[in-house]
Amino acid sequence: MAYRNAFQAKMPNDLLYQPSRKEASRKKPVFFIHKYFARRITANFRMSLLGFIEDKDADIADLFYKKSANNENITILDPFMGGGTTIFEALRFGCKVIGNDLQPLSLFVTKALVESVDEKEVNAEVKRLEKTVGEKIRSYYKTTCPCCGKKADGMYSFHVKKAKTDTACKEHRFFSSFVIAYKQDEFTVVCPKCGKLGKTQFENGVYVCECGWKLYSPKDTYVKNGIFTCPDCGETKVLSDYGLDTGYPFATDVVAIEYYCPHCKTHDYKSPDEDDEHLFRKAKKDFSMMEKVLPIPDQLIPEGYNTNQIRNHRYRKFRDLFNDRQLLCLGLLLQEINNVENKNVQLWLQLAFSGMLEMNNMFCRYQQNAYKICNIFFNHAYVPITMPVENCVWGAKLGTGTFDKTIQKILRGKKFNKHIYDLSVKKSANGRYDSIQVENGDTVEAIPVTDYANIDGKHPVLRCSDSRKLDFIPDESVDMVLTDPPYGANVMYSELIDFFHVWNYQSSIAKEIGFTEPVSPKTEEIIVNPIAGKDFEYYQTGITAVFTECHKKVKKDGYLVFSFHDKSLDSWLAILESIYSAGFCLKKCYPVQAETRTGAHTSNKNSIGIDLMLVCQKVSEMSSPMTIITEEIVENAIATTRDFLISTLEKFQKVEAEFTVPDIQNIAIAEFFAALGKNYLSDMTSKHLVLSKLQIFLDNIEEVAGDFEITKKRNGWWSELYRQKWNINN
Ligand SMILES: C[S@+](CC[C@H](N)C(=O)[O-])C[C@H]1O[C@@H](n2cnc3c(N)ncnc32)[C@H](O)[C@@H]1O
Ligand SMILES: [Zn+2]
Ligand SMILES: [Zn+2]
Ligand SMILES: [Zn+2]
Repeated sequence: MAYRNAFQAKMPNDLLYQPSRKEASRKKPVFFIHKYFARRITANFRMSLLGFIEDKDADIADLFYKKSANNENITILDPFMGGGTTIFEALRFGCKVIGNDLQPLSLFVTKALVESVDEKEVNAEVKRLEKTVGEKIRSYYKTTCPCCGKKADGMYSFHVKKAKTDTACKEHRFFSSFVIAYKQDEFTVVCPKCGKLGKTQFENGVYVCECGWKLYSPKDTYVKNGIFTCPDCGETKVLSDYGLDTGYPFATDVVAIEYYCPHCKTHDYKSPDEDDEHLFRKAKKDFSMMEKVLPIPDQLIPEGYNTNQIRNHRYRKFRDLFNDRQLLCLGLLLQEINNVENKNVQLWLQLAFSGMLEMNNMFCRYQQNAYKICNIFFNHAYVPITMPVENCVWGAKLGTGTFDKTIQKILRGKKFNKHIYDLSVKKSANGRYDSIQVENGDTVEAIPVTDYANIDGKHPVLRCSDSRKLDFIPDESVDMVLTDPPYGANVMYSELIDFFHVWNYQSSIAKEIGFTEPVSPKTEEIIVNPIAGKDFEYYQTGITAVFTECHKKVKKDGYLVFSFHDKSLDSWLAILESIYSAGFCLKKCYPVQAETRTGAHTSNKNSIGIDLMLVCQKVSEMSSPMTIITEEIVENAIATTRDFLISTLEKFQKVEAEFTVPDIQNIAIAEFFAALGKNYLSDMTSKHLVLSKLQIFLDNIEEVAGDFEITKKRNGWWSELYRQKWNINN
């Protein structure tokens, strides 16, 4: 057998549990160069690569932190490349790497992840751009400093949506909070009546504005769960019921500005004055005059599972997600980027431009207690909010998410390619784990190619197409497929990606960087999406087709390794069905920390925070004689699972892992089927036998788990802080 040693060594998945958690809460710098949805933890993929490459008596826990050995004789394929984690990790080992994804954005981001950047040239070009367009953009956000009267930078403009109404009020403003910020135990509050900003600690349980308006709690609001209630006229209305004729959802008022004054160094919030309002109107007017010549996307928002949420609020085009001042400034910036002569430099500027979009639109909220802007996709959806915060596009000294800051973030991130580290942890006196960065001398500087003929350890083949057909890869040439498939309806990639895609399509190098169509590919997307008419069967058939194609591309006895978790046994059966009908056999599994907890409430006891790395091996036709599944086989598998579970829980208890009941059930399901191995459900009768036994086992999992402390309730530090701080009046 060609891969006698693969996955025979002991996996340090327990020891890497805490480091992975650290990585989950703060990804490595290079993965910040651009958003991609559901980014993976590198540690799990590095561990899997070591597991595949190393001998059975290798100390993987130790090798994990050592310089990666060169393995150019090994070919790794990721057919769901996504944000490029597998590609990056496999390049550290000098493997021949092949990546493919349906989305051009995936290709764009992954190429940037592994390529090197000429920092000097990029900086020089940014300096030039600052002169040609940066200063102009900045001028649209200048504001008078209330302290010294000189010109300050407006960092963030706080908007509130409004609409006309037939009641005596004539107009309603949809305040979802009156708190602008919460800093050092002090709330900055805006008065909905007179517009004044005030600071308060709610000393006597109430804040009273100069005009007499009273606020009793920082949590008070006019908008709850998408329903607006007016305290004056009593009108109660679902926001999406306001029509375009009332001005909703585009009409807004700026109610506060966060500014930084370079002269007197004041950094604070102010009410907009006449000059600010004038500037905003001027931007609107300038935009209406220049609109035609600026590279602004005009694509309609297609119907979709996520997009219908904003279509219901009458957003029609992607450009509707921005106000006129943003469109003007973004258009001016992109126009200038399009004129950059050095195409290689332009690519990085385009990446920064695309990346900053998520922080420069009318769907960004403000994190009141962290006093910073929050990106549109923090929860993988288009959520219309009534108090969006407008960033200043080019950038000021302070603040995040602007073009200037994004460029710097990319350049900082790319330094990681030359100084790669992995995370280790040390337990500190207070019982918390501190992370330690262990640099190991690895570097990643590759030149992606599209033709397989040119593949080597420095020239990965990266492409963008449907992975059901991988004709560009010779059959039986891949040693291991290492991937992370889409999970049912978890993330609607193409719908969310369109937000970036439509702008990248406006680039003068759109074709070169892969954005050849006005909107992102949807037809071939493997996903569960009722609006797109894709049910679970469609999804499963798609996964099976890709796995089948992988089977063709994998060498004899080669591997398919991927991460998976799901709460329902049915989903597990579906993925197993795909594995087996594609011609693979589940050999092993090992639990690892997932990148986030998922579930209705990510912090509750029913959430899932553990992924299973499933190790499957290619079966040659002859070597799989059908066995009749007997009760004994099933009993044995259950026994193996119980032992595995107990030893896993023991190992993970030592590293203080948080496991919920669904986490443990997930591990049990995976291990059970791995133990069943080639005896996987061959016919309906055995299926019934197997499932009934497994179900009983799962139902009694808490008994098996014994004194392992199952997490009943998780409290993230943030929700904890939120609870403590914000309940001060209750
Ligand atoms: C790496 S991510 C998976 C993340 C995570 N497991 C989840 O969905 O929650 C899945 C990737 O599969 C890609 N994808 C979907 N259908 C595809 C297809 N037919 N061919 C290639 N890639 C596809 C998506 O564009 C996405 O980037
Ligand atoms: Zn000042
Ligand atoms: Zn007032
Ligand atoms: Zn009213």
